[in-house]
Amino acid sequence: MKSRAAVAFEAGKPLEIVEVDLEGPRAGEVLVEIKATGVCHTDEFTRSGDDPEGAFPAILGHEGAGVVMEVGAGVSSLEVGDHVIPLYTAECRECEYCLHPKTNLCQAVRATQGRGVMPDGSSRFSYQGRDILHYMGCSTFSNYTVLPEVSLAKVRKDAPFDKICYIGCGVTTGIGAVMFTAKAEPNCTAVVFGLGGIGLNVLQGLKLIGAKQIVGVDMNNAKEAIGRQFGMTHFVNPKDHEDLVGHLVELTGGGADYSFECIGNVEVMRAALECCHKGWGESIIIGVAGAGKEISTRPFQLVTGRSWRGTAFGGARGRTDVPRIVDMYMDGRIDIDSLITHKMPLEDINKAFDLMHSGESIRSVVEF
Ligand code: NAD
Ligand code: AHE
Ligand code: ZN
Repeated sequence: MKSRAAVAFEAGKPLEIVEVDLEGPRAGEVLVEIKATGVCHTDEFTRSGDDPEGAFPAILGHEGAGVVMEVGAGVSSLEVGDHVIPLYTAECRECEYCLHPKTNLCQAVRATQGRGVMPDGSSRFSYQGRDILHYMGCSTFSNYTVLPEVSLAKVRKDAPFDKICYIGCGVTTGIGAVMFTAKAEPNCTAVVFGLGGIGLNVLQGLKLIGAKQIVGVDMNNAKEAIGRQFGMTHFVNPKDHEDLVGHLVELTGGGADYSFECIGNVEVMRAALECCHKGWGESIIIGVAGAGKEISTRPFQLVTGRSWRGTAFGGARGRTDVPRIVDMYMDGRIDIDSLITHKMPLEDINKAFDLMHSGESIRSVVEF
């Protein structure tokens, strides 16, 4: 079949809207019509050429929602007409990782996913006879896409696609980092670095669990108002403080119980660790940094009880947790609508990257 898609033919170039060829689902696979997709900073990270795993030509996009159109042989958990959210972190419920209580990093399809192909080693997409790679196992910048059954969360049918697509990455990553990775307690103190599409969801996760102090740090003063709307109690612009870490330690009364880096800047990651409380403070790295970037600190920071952790997809087990987060949205417990600042048709998808760079958007959503 044919599908309209935004293709990244080369790193650093705008996406091109073309009609690609898409093969139907093979055994264990599912064909999905994507109704809406968010544009995440990670799509830009890969498009720009910074991603060491990036391979081209590819169809990017990993924050979608849609409807099952066809199922391959052996698919038992989904049927035609089901509403689904694609998962870049699969949940097979069988691998060593899924069976381990401390991780959500299912490895069932991770190796082939990282090479841009389906689990049998081939791509379902092509253009003018040449293979086009999948991306993060999702490729939601295509109107139709094929995914492994284990990479799809089935969700309720009354939830709007143009909002719940954001649960496919940003919402779950932010809220999950608080609830599943940090397991932050009520009355804790926290510092959130970067108040973009991820950081604002960390704020609302902290508010949800009852944090007593939520400090937001961003270089853009325009983020203060939306930060406060999402639960931030104090705003800090790093440009106003020569000793940012010292200021944050003082503001939090000795250091934060938790900090979250939601930018992808290795210098900020160091500050995020060092503003944590001696003895118990935990810093969670969410941002992804480009090839060649490394984090550093004095070992003393860790020896004296601070710890550094990372999170992918907020530690969520997608098939289990994503339908619950959709329920939280439908019950009015989390706000997604205020974060979707721009909507556009697929033809205008490159504008979403411009809006991200200018700092004008929180989330842009493409509707098919
Ligand atoms: P974004 O561009 O929407 O937000 C980044 C924010 O950081 C902006 O508000 C910007 O003003 C601010 N900022 C930039 N440099 C700063 C600095 N030095 N000090 C303070 N503030 C600064 O990005 P996003 O969509 O929220 O994504 C954030 C990061 O999280 C990216 O690296 C993205 O790739 C990553 N990410 C990771 C996961 C995961 O599973 N670990 C999931 C989604 C996104
Ligand atoms: N390909 C990059 C790694 C990028 C990365 O860490 N991705 C996150 C999700 S970001 C979503 O917006 C992730 O899930 N990581 C775990 C994994 O298995 O990739 C690189 O640096 O090579
Ligand atoms: Zn993302």
